[in-house]
Amino acid sequence: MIIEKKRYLKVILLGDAKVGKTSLIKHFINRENSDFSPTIVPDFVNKEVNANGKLVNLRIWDTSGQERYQSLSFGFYRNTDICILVYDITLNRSFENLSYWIEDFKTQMGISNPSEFPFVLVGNKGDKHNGRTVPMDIVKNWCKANGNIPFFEASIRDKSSIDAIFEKAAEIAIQKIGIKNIRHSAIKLNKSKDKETSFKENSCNC
Ligand SMILES: Nc1nc2c(ncn2[C@@H]2O[C@H](COP(=O)(O)OP(=O)(O)O)[C@@H](O)[C@H]2O)c(=O)[nH]1
Ligand SMILES: [Mg+2]
Repeated sequence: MIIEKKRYLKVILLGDAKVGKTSLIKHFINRENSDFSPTIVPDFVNKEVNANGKLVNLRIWDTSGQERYQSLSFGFYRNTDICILVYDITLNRSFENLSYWIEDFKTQMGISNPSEFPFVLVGNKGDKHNGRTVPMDIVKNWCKANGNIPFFEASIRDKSSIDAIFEKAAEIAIQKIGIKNIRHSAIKLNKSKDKETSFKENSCNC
């Protein structure tokens, strides 16, 4: 069987509504003032990141708000290479619901061994740490129990950790997918600064 090499790594952000998924994407691509608003069809944006000296093409999908109904389509999940799980550090429920999101993802993707899959966990709204309700030791144990998932506390207010999240995600994806399965054009030695490659508003058949 010939396996087509990847032209980019598909990234999705999963988690409850209002935890800040869209905001994180907007800030990552520096388009916080753009018209990146929810539509019927999930949108994606492309951006290159620098992961360990290599430029990696990421294609980042936003949910368009369907997560409110806990009903993300198979098309949204299909062929995902990296899953970024997001909760709000001030909302226990959004942390507890990660079990739902990770299960749904595993089921839809048919993943039997999740520790082999590139997940990253993000505790968002870190600027509101005075209102933190999810204790860090619980988060650390959760990451350990789910296959040592890397964790970042992030905030769009002070812009902390946002690039690091996507860089780390690309780094672990390269390790887990194997560089030989990714096209040369999707991953190359970094000779220039990270740059955004394109911005599309329609869904695709990936
Ligand atoms: N204080 C604070 N608010 C945030 C942060 N990230 C997102 N928000 C706010 O949380 C709300 C929901 O954000 P949104 O990106 O739409 O969440 P989504 O439903 O997960 O996509 C918006 O009012 C954002 O401005 C953050 O890091 N800190
Ligand atoms: Mg959103």
